[in-house]
Amino acid sequence: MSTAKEVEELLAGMNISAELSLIAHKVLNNTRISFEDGVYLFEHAELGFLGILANYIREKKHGDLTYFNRNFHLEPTNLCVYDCKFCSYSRLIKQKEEGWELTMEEMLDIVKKYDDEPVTEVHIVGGVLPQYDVAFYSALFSAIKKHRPNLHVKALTPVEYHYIFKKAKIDYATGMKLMKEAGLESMPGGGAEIFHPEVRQQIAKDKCTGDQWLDIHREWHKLGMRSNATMLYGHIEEFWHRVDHLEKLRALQDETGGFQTFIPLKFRNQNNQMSNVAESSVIEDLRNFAISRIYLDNFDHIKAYWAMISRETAQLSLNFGVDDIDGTLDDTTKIYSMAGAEEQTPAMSTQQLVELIRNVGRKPIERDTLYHVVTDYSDVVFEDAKKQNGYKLPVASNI
Ligand code: V47
Ligand code: SF4
Repeated sequence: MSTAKEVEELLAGMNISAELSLIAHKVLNNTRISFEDGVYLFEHAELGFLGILANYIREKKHGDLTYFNRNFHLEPTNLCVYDCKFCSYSRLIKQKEEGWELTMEEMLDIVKKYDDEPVTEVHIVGGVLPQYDVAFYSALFSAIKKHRPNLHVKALTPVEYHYIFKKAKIDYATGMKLMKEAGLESMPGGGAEIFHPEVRQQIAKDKCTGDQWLDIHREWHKLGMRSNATMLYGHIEEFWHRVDHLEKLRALQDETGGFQTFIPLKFRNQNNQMSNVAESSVIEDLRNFAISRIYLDNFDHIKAYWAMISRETAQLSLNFGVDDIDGTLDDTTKIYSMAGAEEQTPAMSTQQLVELIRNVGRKPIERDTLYHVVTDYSDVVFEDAKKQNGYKLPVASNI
């Protein structure tokens, strides 16, 4: 790991502008960068420069440790009362024949399918429908916890919560308390998209606003609970909209400290109403990871969602600020394959995830949802991997 002085010297030899030097100086001296600095980075900084700074922060916080977890997705429905323009997943209620709608029993059957699997988390995410209300989700969370008490329930987003609490005529604080009592343990980061109304109105009108998304996370954090945050980037937004989004997350994190991880989500353009919008390049994806790492100085983790960006980009991202690559999810998740992600049936075994991380010189750590270490795979050698195609699995000590 390089020291701040070594990084400063390295940058000094790179012929960078006075503005970038100043930003680098701030980062290396633990001074927060401003909104204007964030916009400047997006507009002017090259990938090499950003990688050096983001990797410095990443290694200062985590060294080579790279986290993943063992989870599965439960997607109650792909029907939705909303009509987000980027969404390849939802089918409006009028296209019902293309959709699925699981009953409580069917959902519990999916949970039971994993009874003998060493998963630690169920991630529940899907569309919004009137019958999935406060009573339904309370009963679902309670039933899952009753069936498997140590399975962590990470479920729904402010999009669903805003909708069901409004329908039940209860405020956010009361609603989140009810969800906690029912068994909800953390909230995933979805539904954030781009907070600024100028963009949100065009891509996700009608669902909860950016401020409402933030208010629901605030109430959840006030209960002492944790959540994640995302940003859907690389479509019609401008760079300053991304910085505005990061700024709002950073401010709420200062207030509550309840966020664990930030997950930038690359817009994919297949099978949705924004197919005419080009996707961002891999270089832009890596720049976005790096600037997120630099800007969100009060977030512990930056996650790359491998199912969405390909395994190779996930590996690269580990040098651009990312320290987490999500989980060993299986093909129960359809959100991304439907949007054009490379992974049509996203599944990776623990061994494959461990190798993916180790092959780029990092240390794989299986975590639970709250980042407690489950297994340190740094020095674990999978015997059968040695035999496969003459491939010799590197062990941490000889990378
Ligand atoms: O909010 C929908 C996004 C999100 C597209 O917290 C799309 O650990 C790209 O939030 N292109 C839901 N993105 C998924 C999510 C998530 C995923 C993994 C881990 C965690 C976590 C959270 O998916 C939605 C939306 O922003 N999305 N359509 C699309 N075409
Ligand atoms: Fe519904 Fe979520 Fe898709 Fe929007 S992104 S249409 S809220 S499923």
